[in-house]
Amino acid sequence: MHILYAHTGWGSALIEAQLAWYGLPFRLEPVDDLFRSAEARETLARVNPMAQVPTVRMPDGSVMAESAAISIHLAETAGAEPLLPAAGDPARPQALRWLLFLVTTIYPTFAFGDDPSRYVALEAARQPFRTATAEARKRYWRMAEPVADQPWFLGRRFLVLDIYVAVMTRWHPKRPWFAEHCPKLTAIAQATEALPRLAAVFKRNFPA
Ligand SMILES: N[C@@H](CCC(=O)N[C@@H](CS)C(=O)NCC(=O)O)C(=O)O
Repeated sequence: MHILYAHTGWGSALIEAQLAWYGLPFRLEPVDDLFRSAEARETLARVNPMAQVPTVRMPDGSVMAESAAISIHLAETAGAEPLLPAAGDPARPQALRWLLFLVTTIYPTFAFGDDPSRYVALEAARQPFRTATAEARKRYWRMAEPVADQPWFLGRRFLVLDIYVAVMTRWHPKRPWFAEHCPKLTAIAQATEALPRLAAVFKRNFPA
């Protein structure tokens, strides 16, 4: 049984969707808002020193964090219909490239912008820094938009990238911005949320 430390609508949704996709048994361990609750941070830090979700206690008792690592591990071990092309598959390099782009380029803009005090000592500089990270995030999404294929990000095969697009486009700058500036990503996100295997996860994490 996987135990997924989760906060509704946050990055844990990336892994919740994958566990559901693979039909792996899991239980959610709810985590309060980590920016508001010192207790939630302290409790989670005992499991993962970064005190971030997703954090997963694996069936063997070990702890995994970092959504890209978890995604790669699940694709390699979870069995049928892996959400990443296997080593040797010509589609793998681009899948890894864009997975890492989403996780190491776009995702950190939230770590910077959500609580700038962690990175910017000068109080007066924090709001401009937050604005700059939000603008950078939009630039990065605009780089992904022309790459996006149909019906899925890399073409005919549904991959973990599509789950990332569906979850992360729920976050700032949010769907109306994406609908206007990134219509292909928006279509991928909507199609992903409608997949019968994933619909309940998205409904739970992003209620209307
Ligand atoms: N590199 C991590 C980033 C995880 C992350 O930033 N999670 C956010 C929620 S979406 C979080 O827990 N933020 C709390 C914090 O940074 O203190 C991953 O890919 O799993």
